[in-house]
Amino acid sequence: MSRTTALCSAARCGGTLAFIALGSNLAEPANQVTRALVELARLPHTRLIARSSLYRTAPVGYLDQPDFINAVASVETMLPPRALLDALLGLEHAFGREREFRNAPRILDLDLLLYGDLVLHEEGLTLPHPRMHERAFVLAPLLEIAPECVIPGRGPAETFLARCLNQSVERIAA
Ligand code: PH2
Ligand code: MG
Ligand code: MG
Repeated sequence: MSRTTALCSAARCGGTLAFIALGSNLAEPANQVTRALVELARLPHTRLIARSSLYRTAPVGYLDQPDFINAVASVETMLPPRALLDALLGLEHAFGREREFRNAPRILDLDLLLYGDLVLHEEGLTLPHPRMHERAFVLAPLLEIAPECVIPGRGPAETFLARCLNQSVERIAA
C-alpha cells in the first residue's frame, strides 16, 4: 500500500474539523493574514473548509500596540492535534514571528482553537483554547463561519460573544 493510501487524504475520507484563529498587527497585517490563509490550505493531509472575513480589532491584554487584523479558518485534517499545532508554529516561524514578551505585537499568530470536540490539557496545548470564549476577536469571525458552534465544556459560542460587546471588532473585508 502506498504511503498516501495508508494515510488516507482528508479530502477523500474525512478527518477532524479544527478551527484556527489568525492574527497580525505588524508589517501589513491584512496581507500577512491573507497569505497565512493560503498557507493553511497547503498544510499536508488537511483541506481548508471555510475562512471568515478579515476583522480590524482593538488590542486585548497589552493595549499599547497597533490594532490587529483577525480571522478564523476551519480545516478538515488527518493530522493529530499536536502535529497540527507544530505545523501552525512552523508557519508562524516562516512568517518571521519573534517572541519578545507575552502578547507583544506580532507578524503572525496562529492559535488552534478547537479540534473536533476534543478537550485536552497538555504542556503547550490546551483544547479548547483556554481564552477563546473571552475574546470578541475570535468569537465574531468564528461565528461568521460556524454560527452554531458549541465550545466543548463551555457552551454555545454566541452566548460568549454577547458578553464581550465592550471589545471593538469591525468586519473590514470578505
Ligand atoms: N492576540 C492576543 C492578545 N490580544 N488582541 C487582538 N485584538 N487580536 C489578537 O489576535 C490578540 C489580541 C494574544 O495572542
Ligand atoms: Mg493568540
Ligand atoms: Mg499563539
